[in-house]
Amino acid sequence: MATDRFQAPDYYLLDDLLSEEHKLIRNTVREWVKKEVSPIIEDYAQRAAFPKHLISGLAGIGAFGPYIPVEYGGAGLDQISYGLIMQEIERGDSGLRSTASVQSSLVMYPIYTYGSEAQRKKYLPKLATGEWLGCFGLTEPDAGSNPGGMLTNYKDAGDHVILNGSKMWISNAPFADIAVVWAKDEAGDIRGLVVERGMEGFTTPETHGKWSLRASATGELVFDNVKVPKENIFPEIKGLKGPLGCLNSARYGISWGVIGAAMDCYDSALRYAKERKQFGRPIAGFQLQQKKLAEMVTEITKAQLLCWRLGVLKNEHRATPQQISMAKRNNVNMALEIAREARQIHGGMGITGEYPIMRHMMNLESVVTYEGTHDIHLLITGMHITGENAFGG
Ligand code: TGC
Ligand code: FAD
Repeated sequence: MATDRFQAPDYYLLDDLLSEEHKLIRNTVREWVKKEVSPIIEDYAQRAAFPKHLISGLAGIGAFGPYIPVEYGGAGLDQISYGLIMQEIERGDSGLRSTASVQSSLVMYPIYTYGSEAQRKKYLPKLATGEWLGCFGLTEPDAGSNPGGMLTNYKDAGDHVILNGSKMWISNAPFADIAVVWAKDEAGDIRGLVVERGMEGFTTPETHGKWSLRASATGELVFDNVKVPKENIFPEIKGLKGPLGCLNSARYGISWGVIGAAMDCYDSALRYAKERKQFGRPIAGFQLQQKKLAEMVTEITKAQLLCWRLGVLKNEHRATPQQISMAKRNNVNMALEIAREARQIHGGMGITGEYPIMRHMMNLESVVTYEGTHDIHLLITGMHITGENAFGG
């Protein structure tokens, strides 16, 4: 990729709403992405390789558990800081943001929120430094949008349980040291437990052939009579609200993250439109291109405001799952539309790795599906405003 000349749009002077600490954190991550991610990410995505060497750097910028208390190795930051970190990482690449989202919101969050003190002490500090990488196993071959239909289960066997089943589409799985797994107990209740690499009967085959999130490693989790000590089960939490509680946190981070991808596409398209000449003038002078660019910056500004307000509500513990669904759905769709329009502004160059557009666009095709599809989030809003459940079942 050519030199990273990114300049973030801030049309409504939203920096005024951020504290000095927020801006410092945001700028630190922005510089790290420019230095460490932009120069290499296109090559890794083209080769469908996971840039494992960036894990310690991600830990260094505080991307693993930013809002987890310091005593457990986290950075003890607020929710707006978390959002800004996700935004800047996804400006680099959605796959890298996935790695950070999963580690923070889907592995550290449940261990911190649902785990015993011994589980917190054992896992959180190593996850925060990146010494251990985690993954989150909810989705199964026959249970995607409907995770309550999962088949993975365990049976009591004295001081341990015997776990059987499989999970698919699991981010980080091929490299993960531990997996937070959701499975049904003998009473049919969904419970969470930590499965460690090396436990007999536990394997993590990699998923190949993805056109999207190529710089993120995705795989399956296969459990064949795995003996898991009972001390690895989260003591209190029972039911679907356990995993869905983690998704609230991850979906919130994604709402911010995709603004980063959208800003990168807009910034690249704006610069290209000013520099590229056709018919004797910059294409930025044509009304059709201006319409695209003006709509992009308008949509980015609306998404930024939505996230900032959601962050304030989250800091005050007042953000509802339905508000988070609205932001995830709106912002991912916004970013995807901007990536598609930016691709057109770049003409033929837009399909090459010279520019980040096509990579962002393909990545966002996963982001619009994972953590609840575009349709599912609409149905969550629909149910909330009408009181009618349109999910079926
Ligand atoms: P339903 O009957 O509505 O609810 C069951 C229980 O859960 C509670 N609940 C929630 N709790 C916390 N947060 C939420 N967002 C919650 N939504 C529901 C609910 O109150 C109830 O509690 P209780 O005490 O009464 O038992 O459940 P349902 O079976 O009808 O399903 C509802 C539905 C469809 C909205 C939900 O299952 C859903 O969100 N489906 C989408 C699945 C999904 O998002 N999967 C994501 C997998 S992880 C992933 O994609 C990671 S990608 C990571 C990356 O790389 O970044
Ligand atoms: P399905 O649920 O089969 O949906 C197919 C289509 O039907 C969708 O368009 C959906 O909107 C629609 N649909 C489904 N139900 C309804 C309904 N009631 N009404 C109307 N339309 C409906 N999962 C994890 O647990 N951990 C991970 O780390 C993880 N990482 C992922 C990484 C990638 C790259 C991808 C692609 C997925 C990942 N997922 C992960 C899985 C992801 O959460 C699921 O793909 C997602 O929840 C959708 O499930 P599905 O693919 O089975 O689609």
